[in-house]
Amino acid sequence: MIDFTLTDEQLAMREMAHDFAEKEMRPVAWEYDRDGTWPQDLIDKAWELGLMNSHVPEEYGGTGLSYLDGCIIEEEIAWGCSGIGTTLTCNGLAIAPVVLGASDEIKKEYLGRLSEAPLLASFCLTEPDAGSDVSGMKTTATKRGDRWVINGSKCFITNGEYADWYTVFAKTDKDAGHRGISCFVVPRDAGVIVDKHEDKMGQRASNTATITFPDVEIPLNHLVGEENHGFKLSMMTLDRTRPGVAAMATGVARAAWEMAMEYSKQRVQFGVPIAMHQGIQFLLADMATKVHLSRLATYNAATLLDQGKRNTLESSHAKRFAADSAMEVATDAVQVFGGYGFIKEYKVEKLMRDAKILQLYEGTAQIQRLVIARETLLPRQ
Ligand code: COS
Repeated sequence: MIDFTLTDEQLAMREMAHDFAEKEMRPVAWEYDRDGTWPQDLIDKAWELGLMNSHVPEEYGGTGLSYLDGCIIEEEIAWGCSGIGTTLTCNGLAIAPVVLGASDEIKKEYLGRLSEAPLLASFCLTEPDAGSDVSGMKTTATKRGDRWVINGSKCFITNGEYADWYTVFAKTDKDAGHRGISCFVVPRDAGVIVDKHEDKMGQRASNTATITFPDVEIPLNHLVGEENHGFKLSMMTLDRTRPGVAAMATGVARAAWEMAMEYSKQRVQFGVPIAMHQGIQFLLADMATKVHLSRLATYNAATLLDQGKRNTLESSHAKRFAADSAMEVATDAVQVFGGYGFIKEYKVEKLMRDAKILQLYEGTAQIQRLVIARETLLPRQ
């Protein structure tokens, strides 16, 4: 049986994350979004407070929090600003394959770096011609003497411009489809090139870049897991991180719903606050349900992981429902504001722009449905 009663430690952690979101993130969120400001100040503070790298095990200097703990933090952080939130939480994506498959030596070195200083790591899977279709990637890793040599380009890489190291997926057997992909840890100083900084619609305080690996050489022991087993490692990573995206989506939806509620109590039309009109009440009620169910689906997917169970289906349920709900709730929040919702001064429009990427990154809404269909039509034995 799953019980979502939070422990005293979890309640204290949620309060601390909320406090950070309210006092440190919100005061700068709209300005950083407008200017696309890199939030180094907030990275430093969040790292200091232990709000980053929640899944680095304690033996490698991390906080070793549970997946549920991580989601509790992520909802609050995204409530503050999901752009800055993506910056703060994205180490989780790069860390996961390392925790799952790297040697003790590599874990000590690279997870250790994140524990010792407020550094970032990036997860490099997507390529210009290989987004949803992971096995279509063209980046290669070839063994040359005592080195792996990596060649290729990865796009839409979160924190790419600032990362200290990269988890890179590359073809080690070009003719073997998904069974010819391997995973590597690549330090930035191995010759990585940052090619392109993207100018985005939303989550503008997060960094998104194209990263190129031109004949980048790394030692043989930088292979993560077994050679040609990288595809499964990438899928297992996404099973672990999609609940975090669902938690962020819950935070964005909650922020939009709260803004809409507050405004509906102030704005008077036809002689009464618009919150008194049933048309608005029904919008607010649907928002409340979506926030509530998004959180439950998120907690469920994370708790299964904490119990050591496979959560592929529940992870996709949570990511799909929470991301679609965040987009719907943010759009409806703008609707509650009427014409003012379309004006930047009223701030709610940022949430609508920010929500969109939640339906795209870490697997589109359609990929989540594909996973859900496969897992339910042809359940694994
Ligand atoms: N955990 C462990 N193994 C998994 C797995 C999971 N969650 N999902 C798939 N696998 C395994 C399968 O069992 C299969 O194993 P075998 O080689 O033993 O047969 C193998 O991986 C291939 O699986 P499948 O046939 O389902 O692969 P597809 O090429 O059809 O791809 C999708 C499946 C589309 C679901 C996958 O490519 C995907 O998630 N794409 C989206 C990628 C994404 O999220 N990108 C965002 C980048 S990060 S910002």
